[in-house]
Amino acid sequence: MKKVFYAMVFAGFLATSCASRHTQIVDINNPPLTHHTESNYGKPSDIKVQNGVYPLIPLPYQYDALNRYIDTQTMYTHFAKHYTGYLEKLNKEVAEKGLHNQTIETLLMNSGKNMPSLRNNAGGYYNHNLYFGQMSPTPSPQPSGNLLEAIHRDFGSLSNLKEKLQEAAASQFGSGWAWLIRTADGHLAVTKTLNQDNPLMPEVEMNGTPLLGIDVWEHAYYLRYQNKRGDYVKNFWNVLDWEVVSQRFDRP
Ligand code: MN3
Repeated sequence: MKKVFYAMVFAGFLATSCASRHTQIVDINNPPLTHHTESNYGKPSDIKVQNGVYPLIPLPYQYDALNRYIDTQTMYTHFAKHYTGYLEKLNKEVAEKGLHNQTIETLLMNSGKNMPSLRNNAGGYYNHNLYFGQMSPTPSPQPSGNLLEAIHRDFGSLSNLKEKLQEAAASQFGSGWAWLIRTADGHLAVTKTLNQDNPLMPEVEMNGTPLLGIDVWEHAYYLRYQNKRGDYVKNFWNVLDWEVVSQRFDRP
């Protein structure tokens, strides 16, 4: 929107200065406006990628659906550009290396630090599927069932868990993720990873099955929140669908 504003101010300035010199307003040769306004992003279902081993998982809501907390432009760029970028690079790399028969989870478990590009692209694909899939314009505000019990057992309360996740998100230096995971022994834990690393991968702070992931890359929040990562994370709770997280916990 800032660009539109500046373009309008600039056009207005030119119009005024030209008019004041009694000259005809001619083509002022503005560069074409290549940005999108809120109304012309199209739909997430318009986005297509080249066929490959791993499919594009559709965004389960429109770009503006979470706009109160996560702005439309961020959602568009995040899904249509960042996410599809990881997916296309992943599919290309998997095809080149002949790694056709692995679930994405197995691929992550086999992506050591000695394969940084596979680690980045496979993580970028998996992490964003998890992230987009857990948000909703009509979220369940509370966990339920087994997850709720486990939260009380392992953190005392939901607000303690949220605080732990906020701390992890705030203390992740640079780009990365904050996670709620289920460890191999069935407990809940909070951890964080660098870049597109993921708790299923080797050589991370703590291993486990991801249940909830908070993207703290600047591309996830900077347009609206600038340097205030903490505000983004606090608002993230307003779009997190705890029902999705509760269901993930129940999966084997
Ligand atoms: Mn991201």
